[in-house]
Amino acid sequence: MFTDKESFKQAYLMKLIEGEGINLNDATHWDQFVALVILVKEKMSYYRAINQNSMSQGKQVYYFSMEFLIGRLLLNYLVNFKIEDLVREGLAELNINLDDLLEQEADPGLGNGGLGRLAACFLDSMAFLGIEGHGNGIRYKYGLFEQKIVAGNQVEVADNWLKNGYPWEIRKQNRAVVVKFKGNIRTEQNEGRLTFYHENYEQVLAVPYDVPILSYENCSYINNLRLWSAETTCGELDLVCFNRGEFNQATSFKSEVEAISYILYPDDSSRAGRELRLKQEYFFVAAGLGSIVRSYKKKGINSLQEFSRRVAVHINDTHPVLCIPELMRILMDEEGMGWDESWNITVNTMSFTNHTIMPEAMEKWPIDLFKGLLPRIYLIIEEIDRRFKESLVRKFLDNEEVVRNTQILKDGYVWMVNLAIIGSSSVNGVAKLHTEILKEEVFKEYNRIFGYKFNNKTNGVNHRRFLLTANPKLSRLITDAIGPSWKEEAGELQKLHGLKNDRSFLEQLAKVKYENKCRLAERVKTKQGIDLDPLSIFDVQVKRIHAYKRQLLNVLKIMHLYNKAINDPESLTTSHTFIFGGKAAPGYHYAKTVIKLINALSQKIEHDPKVNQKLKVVFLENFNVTQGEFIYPAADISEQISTASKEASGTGNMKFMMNGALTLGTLDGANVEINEAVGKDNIFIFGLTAEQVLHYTRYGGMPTPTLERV
Ligand code: 26V
Repeated sequence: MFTDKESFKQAYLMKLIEGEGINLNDATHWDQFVALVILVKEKMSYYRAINQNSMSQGKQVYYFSMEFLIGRLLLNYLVNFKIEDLVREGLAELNINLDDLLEQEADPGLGNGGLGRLAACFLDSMAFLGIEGHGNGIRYKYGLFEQKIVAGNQVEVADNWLKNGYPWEIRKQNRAVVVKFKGNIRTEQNEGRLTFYHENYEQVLAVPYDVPILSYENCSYINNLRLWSAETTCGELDLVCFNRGEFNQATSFKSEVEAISYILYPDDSSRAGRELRLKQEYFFVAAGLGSIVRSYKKKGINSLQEFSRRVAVHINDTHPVLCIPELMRILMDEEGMGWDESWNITVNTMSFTNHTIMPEAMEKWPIDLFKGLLPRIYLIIEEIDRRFKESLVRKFLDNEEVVRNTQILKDGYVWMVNLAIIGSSSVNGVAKLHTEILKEEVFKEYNRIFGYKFNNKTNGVNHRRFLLTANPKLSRLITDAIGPSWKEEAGELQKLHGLKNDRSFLEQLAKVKYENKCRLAERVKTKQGIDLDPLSIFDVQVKRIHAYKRQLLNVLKIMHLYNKAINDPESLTTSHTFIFGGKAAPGYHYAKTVIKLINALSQKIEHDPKVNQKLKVVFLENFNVTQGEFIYPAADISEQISTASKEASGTGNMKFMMNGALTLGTLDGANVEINEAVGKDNIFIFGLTAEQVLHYTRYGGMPTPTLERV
């Protein structure tokens, strides 16, 4: 394994020649990128091999999530291995610019926004902390659409991120799992016990692709992100069907099966109960749990009685909530355990995070659709619901309102969040304020029944990605000032307080910000041909476009500034660039109109010589993790202006703050806690409190003066 620049160069050239049969002169940037990835992967395998014996046999944690936004990996892994400089210099001596190779990497868009990025940050954290924590999700052939702006409008382009292959993944054909859909359930009494047989089902082969997760410093823990792809159980050509002359049937079934992992739903704006979505949910749950149980048994522990002591499964939003009835099915139907024992194990294994209080976002499935697709799972849910209602009677809590608000099956639907709360041992919100609203409003009945389950876990972000790696200049400045320990322990950044009046430090800080603004300006010029003035204030709002996030409020503010400046150009004292970025769900008309409006305003101002020296509006195309890494370090002002109570937490707010932007925000989500931490010189709060907004929604009109709860 290479240890210095010379041995790296040797190994790299060998990789190109031996691994890919290409010599340096013929290699494209893509070839050069792939060779480097393979070399880094080998370094990981080496670490994994030498540390195998020291791997603990401790609890295995599985983070089930329909979305993972892992971002590009190469630069992060070079930083984590502390070999970026060595590799950069080594490549330079071979006339290769590392930055060109980094640009080759796809940014897998396997998520919609904050929820998927949070999942990726947790994977990094678990690896760093030495927790054996693995991700379980779907390998969508097409990720979230790529956004182009054409004549001011959003146009969606398919995200074919796998077109050249994805060199980080490893297909594990021998770990494939069969998942069963549809069919019917036959019951039989066997030795006094009711036994369930699933018959006439359709089977789908779930094939895992593993992506290694490596964190900083702690390179002995290389965890795994397992992404499942749907395939038919028969080979490329089903000979039996083919011979019977049913070729069309065979191919149409193939495309029906492959549709399951074909595309990510860009559904930030509606949760229409589509059958394909439910199929996706059960598909990755059944495949994931099947493979967990298999590897658990491989360790030689035959009984599953110990399961919840050795395995934890986390349910990220309600999308993977079928983990609960699926584990019940495995324990009862496959392992022959009774209901009570299976239920104990299941509840103790599962924990659940809620990420929104928006009622439209709560998942529910029409019972008829559900029953047809997952007949055995439905029966189990029916029984969970029946027993839960029975327990309410025992607790004298069976009044109409409590029963109505806590039932899993009602009004012809399966309510997924109710299943999640009843079947998990822990239920958390994602910021103090959000958790408080869950306990006092949205799930108040459950809080009376299961008060002990509710807890808060305020979101966090990976400072090694969004500060150390994304902002190398600031990182160097910080390290020079307080030493390197902040890279492992973010709390060490508090030491910077000591420098708050240090003139030379502050001057260098301003210089770093300016250089980061130049870096962003250069990128925007290359990608979109737009000029940004790095001497102007960069006032940034990047996030999904949504009514509650209030990009429109920001637009109205800019219009106000513009109108004032038309009559009085001196009213603009400093030069200001308003930067927007974010995707609108394709079917969300309002959000798409906001994008159009931003671009129209941008044009209007650009063509008005009275103001265009002082005011500028730009919409950055295709906001994603990679773009964020250039934007956060370059921002002067971070816009976090959602209607209070609606943004469960936010995580962009944290990324901007750690890169030294001032926040303009409302008392919503984690802004409340950021406000407490950074003080009024760094965050500027306006607007109603969450309590006032909730009062307004419920009763109309303005509330009487209120106490701030959080
Ligand atoms: C979905 C929908 C669909 C229907 C219309 C309204 C609506 C609003 C929000 C959502 C997203 C649901 C789940 C989600 O992504 N939540 C986000 O999770 C982040 C990580 O915890 C958190 O930082 C964001 O505040 C939260 O919106």
